[in-house]
Amino acid sequence: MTHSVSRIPRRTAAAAVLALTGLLATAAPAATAAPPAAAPATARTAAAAPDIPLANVKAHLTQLQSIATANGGNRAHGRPGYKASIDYVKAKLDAAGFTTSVQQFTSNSAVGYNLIADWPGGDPNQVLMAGAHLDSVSSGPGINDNGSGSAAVLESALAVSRAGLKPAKHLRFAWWGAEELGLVGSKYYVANLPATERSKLSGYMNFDMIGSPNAGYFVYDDDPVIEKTFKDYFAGLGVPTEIETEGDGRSDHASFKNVGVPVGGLFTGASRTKTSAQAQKWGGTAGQAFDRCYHSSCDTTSNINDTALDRNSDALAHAVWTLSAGTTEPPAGDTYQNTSDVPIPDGGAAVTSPVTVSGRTGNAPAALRVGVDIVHTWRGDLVIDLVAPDGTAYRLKNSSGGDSADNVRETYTVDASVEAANGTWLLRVQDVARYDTGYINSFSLTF
Ligand code: DTR
Ligand code: CA
Ligand code: ZN
Ligand code: ZN
Repeated sequence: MTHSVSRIPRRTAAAAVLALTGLLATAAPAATAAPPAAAPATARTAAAAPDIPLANVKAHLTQLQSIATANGGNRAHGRPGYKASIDYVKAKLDAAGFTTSVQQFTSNSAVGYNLIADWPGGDPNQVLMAGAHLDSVSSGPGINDNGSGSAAVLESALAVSRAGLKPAKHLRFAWWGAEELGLVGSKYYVANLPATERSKLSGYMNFDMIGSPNAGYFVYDDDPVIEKTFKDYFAGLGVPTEIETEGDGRSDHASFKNVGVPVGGLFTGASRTKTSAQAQKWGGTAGQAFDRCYHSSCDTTSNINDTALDRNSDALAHAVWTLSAGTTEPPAGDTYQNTSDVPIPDGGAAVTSPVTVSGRTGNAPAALRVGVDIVHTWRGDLVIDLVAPDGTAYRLKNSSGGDSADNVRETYTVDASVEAANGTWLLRVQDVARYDTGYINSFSLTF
């Protein structure tokens, strides 16, 4: 997530620095600047992904709704509606030239099914996967949970076929059974994948609930390259994202993460309540669950936010195109970092983490990237500034009492073009409210 940052006028900054000088607890010794990263090899650029037509995704949801309606109102593991869902998705993929296979397993004395679809071609030693669980709970048709993810993965796979994509990496798509029983299908798949095959997986992207009516835009904070791919995509739309903090273990990506496969994904929220701060940035209704029909009979085709489903479907395709194009380089630029932990006094004085930059010429860039990693409960307590070597402060984050989420792991973009690059830059953090604590985990500048 990148933020444009307002510069605090110098006089205010000077006053602020004077006011805080007595309070500033300088932290650990300034980190020695990391040697400028080697100029990255030219990354293979990806062709732009096509737009994923929302109408096509919704047509799949209509089919899944019809399947549920014709089979007792659900598409749950062990029920006829689930196998009918598998048959629907498989038929689409077979017709589009995918190599499909159905993997059977048993859970709770009922037969379950995973559907795996390989797109012919690409490096068999670098396999990029995208997946979604196809089963619903027994109490409803499961159109948002998880017809939304299943339909978006299906339509992105069909877009690969329509484009005749020839990616560097091999593409594999998957629809899991019995996720609602405890990630049973994806666990079975991973457990039965030979270690030699597992080692070829370059990444697994998970899409579980991506059309919630009162949508939030959450990105899994697991593999940084996958995370950045999604965050940059949404930043390009001007849509702010948040880190999905409760996702660990909550969906099928956990099955892959548990065996060391890089994972990522998108999520629009379930039964948790949208805060007022989130409603301000995303719209929707504060104080209401992201999906009021989570695991309920009302999780039907009317339980979908079209804008969220469209954006997430397009983000999915973007990630498939981008991450299958070949090696993905870390962000270009010279990075200077301080990884010393700096405790933040609860409701107390501001503290700083310094980074000393040297050997550069001229001023800092207009898009200076400020990497912030703060471990802290109730991050709304925190005020965060970047302080330039001359004392000028740039506000990165204001306190916001309602933001009860934990941790600040963000990349801010600061127009520091009036600042000399060389010198000691400070990340200044103050906890302005009582009863939550934490520490600066790391601070970095990328020029
Ligand atoms: N457990 C998922 C829904 C869910 C809840 N939190 C997250 C976080 C990330 C992905 C999914 C979820 C289910 O009911 O299918
Ligand atoms: Ca679209
Ligand atoms: Zn569910
Ligand atoms: Zn789900």
